[in-house]
Amino acid sequence: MTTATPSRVRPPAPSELDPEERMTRAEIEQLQLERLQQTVRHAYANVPLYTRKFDDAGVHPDDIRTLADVERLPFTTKADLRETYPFGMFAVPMADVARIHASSGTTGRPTVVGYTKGDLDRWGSLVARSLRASGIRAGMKVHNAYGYGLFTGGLGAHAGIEALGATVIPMSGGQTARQVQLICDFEPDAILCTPSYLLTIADAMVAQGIDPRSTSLKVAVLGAEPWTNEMRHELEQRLDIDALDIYGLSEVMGPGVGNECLETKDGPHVWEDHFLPEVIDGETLAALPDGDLGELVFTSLTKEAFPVIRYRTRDLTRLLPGTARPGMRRMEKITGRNDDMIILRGVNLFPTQIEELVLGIEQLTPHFILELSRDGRMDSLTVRIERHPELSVETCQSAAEVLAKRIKVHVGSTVAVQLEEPGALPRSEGKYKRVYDLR
Ligand code: DLL
Repeated sequence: MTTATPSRVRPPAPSELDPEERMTRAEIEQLQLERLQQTVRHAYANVPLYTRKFDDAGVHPDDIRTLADVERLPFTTKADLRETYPFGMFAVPMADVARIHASSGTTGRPTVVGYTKGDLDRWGSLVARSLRASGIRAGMKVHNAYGYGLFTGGLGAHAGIEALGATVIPMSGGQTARQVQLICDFEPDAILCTPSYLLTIADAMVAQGIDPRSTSLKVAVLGAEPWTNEMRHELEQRLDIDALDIYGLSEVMGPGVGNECLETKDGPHVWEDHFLPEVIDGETLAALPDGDLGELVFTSLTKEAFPVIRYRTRDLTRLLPGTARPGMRRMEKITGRNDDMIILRGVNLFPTQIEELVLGIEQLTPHFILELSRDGRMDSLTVRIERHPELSVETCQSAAEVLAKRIKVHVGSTVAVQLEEPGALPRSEGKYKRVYDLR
């Protein structure tokens, strides 16, 4: 989708792209097959869990003769990572592991991943490719507000900014007032953070009397949580920037598994020279054709320390043909995760569907949370949304009623919409917690 905001940055010229970004589909697939065969051999030989799972499934690395043969391999899930916690899925000796990251997860043990020096170099160059696709280039200043530490966002983005030859401002998340001050003082060209945190930062600018459209920022590379094209539009208008989508997950690498291209802004291109994506039916586990909506699955093609074979991400999307990079497929902007889906009296609903509708009503603010509760034996959903500080309560109340009606029409659920005072709801400092289950 294109937006009304004229770009303040330019896409890379063909000569600035990596050679792989210019490959044809056939060349990419040939490269993928060679790398898939190597990865499968490496995982089978060095990770006992893969040896056992392949043997149980009656498949051997020599059976992988075409890309379609990937479907013969068993899936890997978060449960496999938990079972082998902390380092059981590392495929190289610990002495060759240069860095460890972990994702906290919502329950139980964290997921631990490792990188060799070579993995870190490839990760840096893929984030650099992602930032370049977003319109960032050497010589620009980049404010990195992804959290540093075990989360892959901060250090992953950091390495990419350096690999691109841009100037990194390693701010990390939180301390919002300070973020605003440093944006004003250091005049970065670009900001990297979650979309919900950029909203928090824009509000903090307004609170300090700064017009968010007046800063030096030209582009934002946003990810780590689902967000809609309506949110893109909101952020682009409020901050006078281009907002691009960066996708990734720790188990597969971290940020930079895919990224949108500035020219098209039509969902992240998957960097298919390093990752083989599939979409499957989450129930039957059958592979789905491109274009069908389902669960995204990845096989890494170049990872040494932590190869993943058919890792089930739980993210829901569809694979589409490449546009700005015709050799690589795109994924549609993620609707949500299997685990975020709310089942309300038999109707499936994603927080992004509500986000889309909220942002379609001008008199509403983008600050809302979803609360699930139980009235007797019935589940109910309340959208708690902050009223617009500059509009009358009556105007906001009627906008809230419009929202309830639109949710009924578009999603099929009856929900309550409750207006809150400006500033009453928690603000994001990273990945935003949108849903509160009080049942
Ligand atoms: O969130 C890696 C990352 C950092 C990506 C910074 C982009 C920017 P995890 O903490 O392991 O890793 O969480 C991965 O976050 O499975 C998705 O559900 C969600 N996610 C990540 N990027 C996007 C995106 C990082 N662009 C999980 N759109 C993934 C929607 C996203 N969801």
